[in-house]
Amino acid sequence: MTREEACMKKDDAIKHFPHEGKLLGYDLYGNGHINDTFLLEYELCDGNIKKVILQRMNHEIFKKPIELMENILGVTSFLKEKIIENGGDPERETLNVITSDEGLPYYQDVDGNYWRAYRFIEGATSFDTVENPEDFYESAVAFGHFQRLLADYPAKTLHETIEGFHDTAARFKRFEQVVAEDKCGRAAAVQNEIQFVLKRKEVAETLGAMQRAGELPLRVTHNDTKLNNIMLDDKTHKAICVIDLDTVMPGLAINDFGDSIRFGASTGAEDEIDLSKIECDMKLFELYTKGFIQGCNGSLTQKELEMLPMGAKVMTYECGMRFLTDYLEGDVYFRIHREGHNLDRCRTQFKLVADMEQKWDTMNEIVKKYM
Ligand code: ADP
Ligand code: GN1
Ligand code: MG
Repeated sequence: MTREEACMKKDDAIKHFPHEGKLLGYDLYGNGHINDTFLLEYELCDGNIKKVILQRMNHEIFKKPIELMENILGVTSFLKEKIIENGGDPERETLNVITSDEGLPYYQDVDGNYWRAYRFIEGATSFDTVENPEDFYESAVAFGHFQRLLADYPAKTLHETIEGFHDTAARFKRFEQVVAEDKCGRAAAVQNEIQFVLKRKEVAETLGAMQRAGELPLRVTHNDTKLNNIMLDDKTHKAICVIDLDTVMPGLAINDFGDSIRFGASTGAEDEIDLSKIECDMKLFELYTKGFIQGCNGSLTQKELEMLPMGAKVMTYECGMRFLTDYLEGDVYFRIHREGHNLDRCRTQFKLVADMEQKWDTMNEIVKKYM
């Protein structure tokens, strides 16, 4: 379904989530690549405005939205208890699901679309780029802390919302198939990018092998730790809430670290066309390393700490490969806003991987400082 179609369907969905006040308006919201997000604004009788986030879950990607919402309810109610124990504010420090008029955590429309609503987290912002290095540090502490809070979550109760989400080796195999099929006839013009992936097969296989050998533990992780999946308080600039919990599943801690580096430590946007603007900023890498290790508060093993740079490289490589796969398949997964958008995105990721390869010793030295 296109975003335009989602816009047309949302009026029906809105009616199925009970609310106070009068609906003033709605707008598409945020820069996520997957779900269709709307901001709804209601005027209360005292004149105050109450906001709600409405999302159409992308069920082409999240094939079992009901199981997905079970995960989210499980994780958010678990976090809520911990937040209250720690004297925090459960209204702002985790997502709050709004129940539908049928008493469910979602609404399914006649066309089979699944919708959900969250209370809007007031007085906080999610950023698409690091405007202030201190914010990046705060996001690192929060993502590390998030993982530690979930350390004793019953992982077995979590559904796998996307199978093999960070199974980089499986994604590599699929990439080879997509290149061989070349169903849009786009492969010939992007041979450099294809070769970049193929030459690094061992990067795709490293972490899965270590996990199977018991060298890296499976933990409950977020799996999509980009900067715009965290809300920072407008006044204190502390990271108050980790959002976008669709991919919370058993995974590797170093992948959560790595995905944040790939997005936030880059000196340019994920879809920057001028590649001379893209590198992995070692100052930001250091700040994030320091914050993440602090947030994990001693829970990472020696091996995990040693492998943090590899987490950054693998996540960046995997994401570039996913963008390129999608480009070759005709842009069916990530939402695009211009022709060649996924190709532009893949190029920034590969530029970052190449830059990390150059800076490998520095990255390892930085991590050692905080071990
Ligand atoms: P996607 O999976 O498409 O990335 P997200 O769940 O990350 O969707 O939501 C997209 C954006 O909407 C976020 O980056 C954030 O800015 C905003 N957002 C999502 N949930 C909330 C919320 N509860 N309160 C305030 N803003 C939110
Ligand atoms: C997607 O949903 P969003 O925009 O936060 C994607 C991530 C990618 C990211 C790249 C479920 O994240 O895995 O790393 O785009 N999420 C899913 O920007 O595939
Ligand atoms: Mg998001």
